[in-house]
Amino acid sequence: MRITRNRFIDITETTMVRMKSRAESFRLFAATALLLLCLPLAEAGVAPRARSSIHHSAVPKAVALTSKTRVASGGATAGSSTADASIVRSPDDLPPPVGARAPKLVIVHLVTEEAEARLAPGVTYTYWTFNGKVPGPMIRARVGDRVQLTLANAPDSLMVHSIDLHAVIGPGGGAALLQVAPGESKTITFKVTRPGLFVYHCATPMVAEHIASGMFGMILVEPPGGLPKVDHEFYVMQSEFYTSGGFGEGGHQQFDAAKLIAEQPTYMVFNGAVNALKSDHPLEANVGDTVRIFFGDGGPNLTSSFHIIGEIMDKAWAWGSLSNPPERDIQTISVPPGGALIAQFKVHVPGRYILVDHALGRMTQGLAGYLEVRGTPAPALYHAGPALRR
Ligand SMILES: [Cu+2]
Repeated sequence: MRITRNRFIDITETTMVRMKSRAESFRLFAATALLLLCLPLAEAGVAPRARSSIHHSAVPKAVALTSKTRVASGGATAGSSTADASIVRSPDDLPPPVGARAPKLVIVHLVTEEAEARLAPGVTYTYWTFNGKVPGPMIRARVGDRVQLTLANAPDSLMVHSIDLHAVIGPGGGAALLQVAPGESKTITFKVTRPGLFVYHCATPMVAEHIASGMFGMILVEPPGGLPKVDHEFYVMQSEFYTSGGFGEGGHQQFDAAKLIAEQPTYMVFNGAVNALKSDHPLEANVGDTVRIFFGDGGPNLTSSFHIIGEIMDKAWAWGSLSNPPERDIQTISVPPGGALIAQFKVHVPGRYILVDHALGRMTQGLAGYLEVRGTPAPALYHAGPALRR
């Protein structure tokens, strides 16, 4: 079951079983065409020659039948159910500010890992990850730093993986040098020259499939002197999942290439799974605190209309660039796939605020998170009933 989603022949067979209309036939044709297009790319060196570089067609079926059950690191132990294993990265799991230090050499180690885990209650999916969580670790540096990045691919991976960092100036954003076969590792060094928040993602064909399996994260490049201090920083990324079954359909779900090409995701979530930022890891702050959200859209396909219900962004660094002055007093802001936003605001009124994509139909696909604010009510700003006497 583990490999079959990546075998072109199996995608074709399972999709044919489900075909009920000419529209679906066309989707299958489009999926087939794209998959076939990817093969020469892989063979041409975009992906290296390792056993899984042409992963839609080259993996022997015998391997699929004997593939061991994989679990998320830090989750269930081998052999146990993956239904409760979680790949969710908590939004407060990010490095501390760089402060006012001088430029230096920053050493980063990333490991690509493949793991079955919970996508929604009763639903599991085979994730491909950086360091076992979604999103991958936030990398934090400052302008002028050199970053020595080692990318290792876990020995029990089935796929080649790689990384394209949007903060890198050079072919593939690193991906031209960092296609890594299972059990191998490669290293590059790059200099970060522009301040901002940049997405990184796996860039091994079919790239969109790797992203839609959880392979994305962000690198923050702070300006000289660092960012101003705030009370809370959070790391949040939106993305899509394309599964063979419908939303909420239980059991282990296969990747659906036709849905990806049609840009019709089954799930849309923050930080890798339904409920990741609701019951699992809500954002928390107190009245009077200043909150900064590092927000990115992993995609792979859909633009986010990022909005916090009940709040106004005091400052919003559009496109993730810190070279430009922030937009002020923003309700909703577009964040394209492969793009980012730094949003900052002070919280004034206690209660629950909901992070959404204001294309609100997507809430029904899992796309919502909570910011829980505790503290003293502020009736001058907000209260029930008729106006109070001043
Ligand atoms: Cu990958």
